[in-house]
Amino acid sequence: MGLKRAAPGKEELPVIVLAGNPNVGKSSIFNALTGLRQHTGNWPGKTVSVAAGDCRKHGRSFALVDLPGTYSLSFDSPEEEIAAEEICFGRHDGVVVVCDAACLERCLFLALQVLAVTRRVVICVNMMDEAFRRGIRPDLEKLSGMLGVPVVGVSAKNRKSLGPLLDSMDSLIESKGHALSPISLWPEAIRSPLSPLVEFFRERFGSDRITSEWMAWSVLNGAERLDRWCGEELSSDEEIQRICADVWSGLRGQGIQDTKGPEIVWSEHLLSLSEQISAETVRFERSGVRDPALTVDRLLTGRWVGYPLMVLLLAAVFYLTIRGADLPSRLLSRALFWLGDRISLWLLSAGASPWLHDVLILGMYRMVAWVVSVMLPPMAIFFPLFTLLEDMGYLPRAAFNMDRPFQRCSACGKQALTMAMGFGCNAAGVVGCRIIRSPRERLIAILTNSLVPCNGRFPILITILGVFFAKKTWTSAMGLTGLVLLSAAATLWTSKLLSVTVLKGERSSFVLELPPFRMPNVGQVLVRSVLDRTMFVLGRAAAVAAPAGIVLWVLANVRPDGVPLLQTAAEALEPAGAILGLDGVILLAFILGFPANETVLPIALMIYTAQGNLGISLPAEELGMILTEHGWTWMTAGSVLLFTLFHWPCSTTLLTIRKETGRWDYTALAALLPTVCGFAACVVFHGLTSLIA
Ligand SMILES: Nc1nc2c(ncn2[C@@H]2O[C@H](COP(=O)(O)OP(=O)(O)OP(=O)(O)O)[C@@H](O)[C@H]2O)c(=O)[nH]1
Ligand SMILES: [Mg+2]
Repeated sequence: MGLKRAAPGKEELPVIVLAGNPNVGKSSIFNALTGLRQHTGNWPGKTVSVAAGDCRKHGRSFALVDLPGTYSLSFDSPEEEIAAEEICFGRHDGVVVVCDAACLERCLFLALQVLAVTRRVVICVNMMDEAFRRGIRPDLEKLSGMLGVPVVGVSAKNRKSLGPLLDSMDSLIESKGHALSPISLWPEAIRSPLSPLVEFFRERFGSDRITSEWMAWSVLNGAERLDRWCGEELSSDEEIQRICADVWSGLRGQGIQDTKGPEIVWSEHLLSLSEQISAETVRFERSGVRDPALTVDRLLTGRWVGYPLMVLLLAAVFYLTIRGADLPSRLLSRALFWLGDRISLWLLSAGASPWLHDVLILGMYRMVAWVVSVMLPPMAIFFPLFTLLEDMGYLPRAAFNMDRPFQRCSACGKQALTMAMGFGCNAAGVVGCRIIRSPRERLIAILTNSLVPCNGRFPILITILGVFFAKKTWTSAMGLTGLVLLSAAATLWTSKLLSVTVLKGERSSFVLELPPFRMPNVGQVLVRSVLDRTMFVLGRAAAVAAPAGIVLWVLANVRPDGVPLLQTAAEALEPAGAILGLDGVILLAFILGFPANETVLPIALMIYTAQGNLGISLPAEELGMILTEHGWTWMTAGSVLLFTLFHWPCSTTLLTIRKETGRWDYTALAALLPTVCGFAACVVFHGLTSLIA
C-alpha cells in the first residue's frame, strides 16, 4: 500500500514509521510528537489503519507514521498486513520499533525481524515508568550493544522523556543505516543456502533501505510484494528462478523440507534469540513475588464475579449518564431555544422573507438545537466514563468474559471489543472489526455490529424509557441495561445463525492479551473524550440534522391537496406501522432518519405537531403529553424501543460496511439482519401485549 509522498510543490519530509506490538504505546508517542489525536486506550488493536502526521519540534521536521500493532511480519489479519507492508515495502526513511519495557522479550521478536528487513532502525523502549514501578530493570546500553542499533528508553506519558527519541530519529534520517548486526539474525541452516540469492540482490539492487537478505527471503517466499518495490517482475526472471531452485535444494540439504519450513526455522531462531537477549539485558528485582493484579484478574474474568460485575458496571455508567444529563439537557435546550427566538427576531427585523425565516429557524435551527440538547449532555458524560474504563484496561477483561458465549456461537471473543466500539458509533465498530483475524468471524462481527445501539440511538431509548416506563433514574438505568443486554443476546443469536448458514466454518482460536491495569490520566481522558469523541460525533450529527431540518420543513409545508406531504406519506405507512405496534408517523420518522438516527424523534414530533416545525423544547412532561395525545400507550413505547434497537443501520454505517467488505450483497445482508430482527421483535411484542391489554 505504500505511503503517499508529498503533493507536488509541497515540502517532502523524511518519513519515519512507528512499528511495534499492539498496545505498547505507539499512538501515545505519535500523538505526543505530532499533536494529533489518534485513538489510544488500554487494549490491543485500537489502531487499524495507517495514520500520518508531521512532527516539527526544535527545528526538526519529519513525517511520522503510526501503524497498527503487529506481533510479527508474517501477518494473518488485515491490520497486521497493513503494518507489515508498510515496514517492509513502504517508502520510509527509517523505522522506530516501539517496545514495552515490562515485556521486552515478547517485543524483541518483531524488533529482530525488522532488523532483518532494514538497518535504519531505532529501538524505543516505552513504559519505562511502569517497568520501574514493577521492579523490571532493562539495561538499554547493553541492549543497544547487542543489537547494534540505538536504543532509547521513554515514557510516552511524560512528554519530556521523548527528547532523546527525537535526537535518535534525527540521526536515523541522516545515517545510511547502522553497521551490520553483531548478532546473527539468520540461522546457519537458512543463511548458507540463501547466500547466492542474497549476493544476487546485493549486486543488482543494493539498497541501504532494505537488506539484501530480506529481498532474497521475500523472493523465496513469493516475490509478488517485492516486485512492486523493485518495479520489476522478479517472479518471471529466469536467473532468479534458477537460483531459487538451488536455494531450495540447499534448504532441503539442511533438513528443511516443505514450503512453510524455512519460516518456522527462522521464527524458532528469533524466539530463542529474543529469550537470550532478554535474559542478558533485563533484571527482575521482585521475581518470585506474587502480583496482586493476578488475583484481581482471576476474579474479573471468573464466571461468578465477571458477568455480574459487567452488568453492574454497565448499569452504573448508564445511571451516571442519565442522572447527570437531565438538568444540563433542559438548560441547554432552554438556552438554545431562547437563542433561536433572538435570531428569529433579528432575521425578521432584518427583512428576511417569511419562508426563508421559517426554513432557517423552524426547520434547520430547531432540528439542530434539538439534536444538540438531547445528545450533548449524555455523550459528554458517557464517553468520559467509557474512556476511563477503556484506559484502565477493563475492555479486554470484558472481551475475555464474552469469549465463552461467542465461542458457543462459533464466533470470536474479540467481537465484544468491536461491540463496545459500536456503543460509540457503529461505523467505528465496523472498522474496528479488522482486529479479528479470521475473515469469516470478521464478517460475522461486521454484519451484526448494528445490533448494539450507538450513541445516536441512546437518547431515543433514554427519552422513551423516561417518559413511559421509568420515573426514577435508577429504573431508567436498569431499563437501558436490560435493552443493551437484549441487543447483546440478539448479536449472539444472529452470530450463531450466520455461523450455521451463510458463514459456516470452524471457530478459529485467538490470543487476547490482557494488559496490566493502568491508572487512567483523568485530565487527558476528559479532554480526549469530550473534544474528540463527543464533539466529533455531535458535529457529524448536527451536519446531518441541519439539511434534514430544511428538507423536513419543506416536506411538512408543501401541501399539494391541502395535506402536507409528510402527513400523506405517514398515512400511507399506517398499515405497516400498525402491524409492528407503531404507527405510520414513527415508521416514516425511522425511514427519514436513515442518514442519522438522532433525527428520528424530532422528525416524529414535527409530523405529530403538524406545525411543520419543532415547537417543543424538550422531553419528559410536554413530550409525554404530545405522544399520548397521538395515541401512544406503553405498548407503542415498547415497540418503539425494540425498533430503535433493531432496524437498518444508518447510511454512514452501511457505506462503511460496503468499504470494509467490498461487497454490496454483504451490505444488504447487514441492513436486512437488524431489520428482520426488529420486525420480528415488534410483531411478537405487539401480538403478546395486545392479548394482555
Ligand atoms: N504507564 C504508561 N502507560 C503508557 C505509556 N505509553 C502508553 N501508555 C498507555 O498504554 C496504553 C496503550 O497505548 P496506545 O498508544 O494506545 O498503544 P498502541 O501501541 O498505539 O496500541 P494499538 O494501536 O492497539 O496497537 C494506553 O492506555 C496508554 O495510556 C507509558 O509510557 N507509561
Ligand atoms: Mg495505536
